[in-house]
Amino acid sequence: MLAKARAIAAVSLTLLSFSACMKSRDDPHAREMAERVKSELQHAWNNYERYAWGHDALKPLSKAPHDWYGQSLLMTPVDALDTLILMKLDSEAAKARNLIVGELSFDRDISVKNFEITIRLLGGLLSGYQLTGDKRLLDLADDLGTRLLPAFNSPTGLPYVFVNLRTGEVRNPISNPAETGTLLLEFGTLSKLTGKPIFYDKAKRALVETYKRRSSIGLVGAGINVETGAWTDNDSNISGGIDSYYEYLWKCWLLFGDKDCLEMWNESIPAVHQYLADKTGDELWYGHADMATGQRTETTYGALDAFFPALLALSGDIPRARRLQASSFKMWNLHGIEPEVIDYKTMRVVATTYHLRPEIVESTYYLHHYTRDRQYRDMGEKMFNDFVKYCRTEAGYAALSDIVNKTQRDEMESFALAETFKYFYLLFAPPGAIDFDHVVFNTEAHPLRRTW
Ligand code: DMJ
Repeated sequence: MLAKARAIAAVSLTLLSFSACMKSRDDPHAREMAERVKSELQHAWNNYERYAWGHDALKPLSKAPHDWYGQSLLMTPVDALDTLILMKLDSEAAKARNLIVGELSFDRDISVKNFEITIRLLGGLLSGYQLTGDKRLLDLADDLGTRLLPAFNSPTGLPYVFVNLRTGEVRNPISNPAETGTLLLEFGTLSKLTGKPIFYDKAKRALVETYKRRSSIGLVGAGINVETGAWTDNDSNISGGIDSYYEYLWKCWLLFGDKDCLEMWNESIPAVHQYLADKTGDELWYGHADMATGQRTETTYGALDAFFPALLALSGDIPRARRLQASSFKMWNLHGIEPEVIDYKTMRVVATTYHLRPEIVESTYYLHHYTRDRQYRDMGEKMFNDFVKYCRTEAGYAALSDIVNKTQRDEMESFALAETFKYFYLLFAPPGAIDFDHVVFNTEAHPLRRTW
């Protein structure tokens, strides 16, 4: 089904690929770039090993460990494992795997964010299992999934934001579509691999319940109460808090061949183009609008929105993907590295941080994959050079608190290793580095494969 779904999307892409003016092939320069990316990932990983081994994350400026919930859930090793494997860093990958199977336990009295734990840990364990065949990783995923299930025990079936891993106690009923709707790839894969339908059913219901509450013009909002099902924030956008809800509508069709997901995607995406897209001159952007009226509320776009060209490309819409990617790259070049949020009407920076985010790189990789247009590798090279120039530190990679004056902050999120380095690497790596047409990346860049 995955191959068939891809084939449908590929029909329109084939013609477009042929028309790309400059084709890139596997070339020596690209190989060199792939090696550079790999060695920079090693720099980040080695410093995690040196200063934060066994903890969730490394604080790259203070060279100290950080744990999200006061005790470690091995966020960085689990998130990084498949990146190490894909880059063929075999001894690092083996060491990470040994740490995970030897030390990771979810029997902990801590309240965790269902969404983050699902996309990073459940996704990482499942892809790690599929890449290594190590059943202990699947057992960990099964245990984690089981402990997360109480999150779905709300009157609507929409998950609470937090769930206690030991007691199952839930809290924080105000959620958003990204958090209620970005669970099915991971829970669904867990179902298929363990033969336990409950995981698929709970996550699918959460996705459907989110979709069912779309407005009469087809948009969703930015805040929802999981107990009443009422919207608490009418702002509609493709940014953080909503973004990956759309991503999973399409990807759950791709991975599971679930026709309900295709239908929900087909019903949803026209409204995104109609009300959120904004054409300014030749440029295409996606802003914010009121979910009930479609009225424009904000002309902001940012690092998180920059995932959308990847999704457009994956779903067959290369022309829009190209145009939006050009806008994202313009945003990157405003100050030589990506701002968190800008106002695209004035090109003023609204939020000055850079969290080492992957989305713009992900989109560059997808566009290069589908078009083989060399401009995307050139774009990626420019971004990688800037990324190294401003974010590399003696002990890893640091986010920026101010992209204008390039002040670093003491943060290296695990997604930098799971996603940012991985997508940079895949952009330059020879075609065999991953079997793109037979995997679906979860929103944390963990490749999931349909084996059922
Ligand atoms: C990641 O955890 C995921 O990509 C998520 O979908 C959005 N935010 C971060 C990266 O920016």
